[in-house]
Amino acid sequence: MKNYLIKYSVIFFVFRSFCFFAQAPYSLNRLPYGYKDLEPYIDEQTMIIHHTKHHQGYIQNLNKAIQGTEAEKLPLEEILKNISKYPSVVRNNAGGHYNHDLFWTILTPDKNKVPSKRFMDAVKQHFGSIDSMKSLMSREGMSRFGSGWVWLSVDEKKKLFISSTPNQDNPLMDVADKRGTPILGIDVWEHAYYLKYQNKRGDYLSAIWNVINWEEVSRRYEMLVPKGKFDDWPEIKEFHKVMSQTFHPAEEGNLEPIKTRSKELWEKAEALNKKPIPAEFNKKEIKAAVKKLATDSKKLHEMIQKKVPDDKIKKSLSDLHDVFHTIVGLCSDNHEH
Ligand code: MN3
Repeated sequence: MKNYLIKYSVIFFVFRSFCFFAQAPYSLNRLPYGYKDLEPYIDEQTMIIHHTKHHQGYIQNLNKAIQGTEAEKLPLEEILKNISKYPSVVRNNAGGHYNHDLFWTILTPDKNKVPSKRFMDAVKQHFGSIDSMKSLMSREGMSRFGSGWVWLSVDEKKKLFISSTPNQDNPLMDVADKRGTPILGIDVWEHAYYLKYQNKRGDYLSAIWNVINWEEVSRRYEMLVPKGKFDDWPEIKEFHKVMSQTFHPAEEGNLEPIKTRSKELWEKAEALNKKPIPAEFNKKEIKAAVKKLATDSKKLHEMIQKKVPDDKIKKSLSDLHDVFHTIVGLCSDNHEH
């Protein structure tokens, strides 16, 4: 009889513990690669301790801190967005969990995880090149005093920016100097590099670029920044830039921009005409309108060379603008199918 009692209380206890763990909102995910796989850039022992001790610790403390509170039912991002309303134990551990979850996914031993074209275009537009982006991030990481993170994020205007935060803060938090959604985060706490690099944070920051999962960073970027209609057709964006910088002043009576840039406008139209039209827009009417844009731009340039009266230039530019908008309209029709 006594034996049974012991047996049942053990079963009950195991069951209860299981329920407790099942209820805890956060748990440690497995890494998508082995602890050894990031060597020689990040060593196995650092990875084991970092994942199973540090990250696990943030999770346990977070679960404990929010147990029985409203926060238990909220998504982690919601907690972070209003972090100033929480005690610092939540700030440190909610940040610690979110940041490390992101960190593990943007690392990989796989060299084939390359950036997407759309992400690369954005990097070039914001930082000039991927190398200058990396050195800006490394510099930001070097100047972070004590423990913290360096981030590449997307702000609410869909622009990329680099920042760093202290401790386990991140750009999602309402306490961050510059707010946005991080797509790449580098842990610059000593626990992330000390065993291999000791005090040489700079060496760790140059080595880590060998194991960045650019495919995942690109995926996160593309999720936040919806594709523009003409992302696959840079020539039309180029033409539009010159067109709007010359047409709008002309409408207000200033013909100087078109007079000085008519050759450039014609060249952009020629480039548009010569490059293949992206498959999604490639239809007869669009092809014909692009061709007309090239011929008419040339005519406009010749008129300006011949110094014809202003009203004729204005009329010709306005017609050209109409042709351009015909193309834009045809591309939109295309999209609806
Ligand atoms: Mn860490």
